[in-house]
Amino acid sequence: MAVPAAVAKRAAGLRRKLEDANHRYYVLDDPAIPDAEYDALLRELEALEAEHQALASADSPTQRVGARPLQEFGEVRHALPMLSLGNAFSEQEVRDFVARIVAGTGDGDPVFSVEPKLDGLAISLRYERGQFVRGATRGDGASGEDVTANLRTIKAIPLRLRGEQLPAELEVRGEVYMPRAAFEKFNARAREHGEKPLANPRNGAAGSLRQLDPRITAKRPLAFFAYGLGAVEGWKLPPRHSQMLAGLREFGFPVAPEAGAANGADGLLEYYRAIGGRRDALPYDIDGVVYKLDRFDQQNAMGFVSRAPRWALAHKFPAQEQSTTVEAIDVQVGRTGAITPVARLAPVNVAGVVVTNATLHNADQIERLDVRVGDTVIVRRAGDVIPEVVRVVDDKRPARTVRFAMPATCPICGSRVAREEGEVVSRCTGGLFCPAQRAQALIHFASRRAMDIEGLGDRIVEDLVDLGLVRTVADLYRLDVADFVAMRRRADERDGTVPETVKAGKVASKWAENLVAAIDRSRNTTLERLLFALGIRDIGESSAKTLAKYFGALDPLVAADESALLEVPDVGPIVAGRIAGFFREPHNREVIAALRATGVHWPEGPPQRSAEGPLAGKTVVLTGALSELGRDEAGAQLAALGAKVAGSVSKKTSFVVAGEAAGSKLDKARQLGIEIWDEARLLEFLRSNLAP
Ligand code: 9MJ
Repeated sequence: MAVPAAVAKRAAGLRRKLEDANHRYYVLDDPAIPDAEYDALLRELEALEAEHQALASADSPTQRVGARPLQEFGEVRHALPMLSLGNAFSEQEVRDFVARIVAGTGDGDPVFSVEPKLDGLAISLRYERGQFVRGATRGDGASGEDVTANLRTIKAIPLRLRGEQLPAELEVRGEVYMPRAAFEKFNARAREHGEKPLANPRNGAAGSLRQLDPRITAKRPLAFFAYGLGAVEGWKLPPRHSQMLAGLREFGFPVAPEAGAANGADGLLEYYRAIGGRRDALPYDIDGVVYKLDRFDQQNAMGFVSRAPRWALAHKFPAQEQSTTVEAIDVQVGRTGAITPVARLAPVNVAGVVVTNATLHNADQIERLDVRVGDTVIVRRAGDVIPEVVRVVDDKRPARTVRFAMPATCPICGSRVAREEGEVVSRCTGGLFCPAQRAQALIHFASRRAMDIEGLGDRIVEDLVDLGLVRTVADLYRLDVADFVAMRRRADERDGTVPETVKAGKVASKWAENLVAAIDRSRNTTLERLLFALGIRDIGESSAKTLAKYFGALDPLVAADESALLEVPDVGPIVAGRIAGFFREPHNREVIAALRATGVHWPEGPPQRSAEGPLAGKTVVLTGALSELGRDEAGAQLAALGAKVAGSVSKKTSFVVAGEAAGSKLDKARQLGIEIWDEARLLEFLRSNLAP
């Protein structure tokens, strides 16, 4: 069936726009259009292609989303074999390499292309008259697996070459890899969903490319860098490797931005050290650098030994994974109460850093890895992430080991450890009572929008907790000037610092007097400030305000059960559970009683349950992403102004706040002719109606 000319033109335009967007994003690192716009263009093209079968084309961006699964991969013979690289681990080996080249070429100071050595999967991409037709893994170098359908899903790989004069035949070699951030994100998600995380980015790349179902590959965040050539027909090669890389970039391939040129063994070693120093900061894993003689005529003069070129060398970094043994498994309590199991290890040097601890993340991960004390494990460190245990070496497990179980009580304060439904993190429920959470809780308590204790900064709070002067927020109100002066002296002793004033024989206490006065002033507060200051999870300023109004006084709130809390505007089941759980905890009740006993007070009044405020009687629906506030906070603030925040749009809706990428609710609001606010208008309204 013929395709109308206008449709064909639109489809071609969409393809060009989408491929341009890919190129800007993956090759030039200069994104041109927002993700939402990209998705909209892609959906439009998909719709056109579905309607007009004749538009189908293997190099359409729609084909990147993944074709049907294969039974098995076909075999591809590489027209030119894919090379392997000789390895060097020492400076001397690099000097010997340069000496061989000087001798072999007669050039006393040959120039090298220097490149990071990506730790991914080597592949070959075949283009015929500019179209991507086949891609294969390296395999044994002579033939590999046909992974064309999977490679099509990688947006960094052009489906069609850019430019006017395209070669009849072009084979490009390079590395498929998984960027580190994408790897971390992928694993965090996998752990959250109780799925198996990837061992490392390299396995992530290799495993993803070996999927028989390209739809799975399409969901993996893979990228590509080009670094070499195979068979070429109809392209006049420039005389140097570095120029060839520039040419590949013009055809639309990403080339590692760290690639450069250097000469002499000292130049190569300088590059090695420079890249090594930046290794942890690079967005991808590398396992070394590669040196390649830049002039092709000199490469030819050097030739090969077996399948490795004598004109190139991989200079490897120390491994990022090492094996060691687990001496103990402890749990750490973070400042927010999160409980993290940690493996204590026999010290092992991993890529230049001695590692003695590695995170086991959470209970699910421990379960999956089944790490036990006495096990030999593989630990990995990469970038600035905390070293982690990747897996257990099963056949090295000693006899009579026991499975690790997460403790039921907090190792620091003895409070119950709880894991909320649908959450992977276990938390200490001790809150203010738990020393691990104390400093954090006190800093929040004293902050400007909470109790507003001027001058009580992080350092002072940490010292107070450290020196055992303060255990709960109520203890703050028992401190006097002498306590602060003593604290300063003990902190100075501990840190080995001697303040001028002490040396001069006098004690400066003005600051302590000011602090005590600020603490005293904060005794006179409001219920909403107090509720916010207590640091109940998910109770921000707006929720605290709503609760204070709704209950009017503290005691009825402390006594409220979940069902009573659910009646409060904008309190859902999760928040209701958190509030009730907080006040059920005896420690928290004790702290509140102690605060009252030390003279902290606030006005109380009758409950105000009928909504009032500028939005009283209005029903508001929030949809799409709100970048400034987030939907929950926006909802709480609207509720504080008297609005009822609803989940779906109906004729009763007063107005809809539509954020980024709003969907069906916005459509419905438009259909019903309901007033629509954007985020800017909402912010303006909140700013002018909420007290600062
Ligand atoms: C990697 N893995 O980054 C080569 N490689 O050249 C670079 N690998 C290579 N070059 C010839 N940058 C064979 C392999």
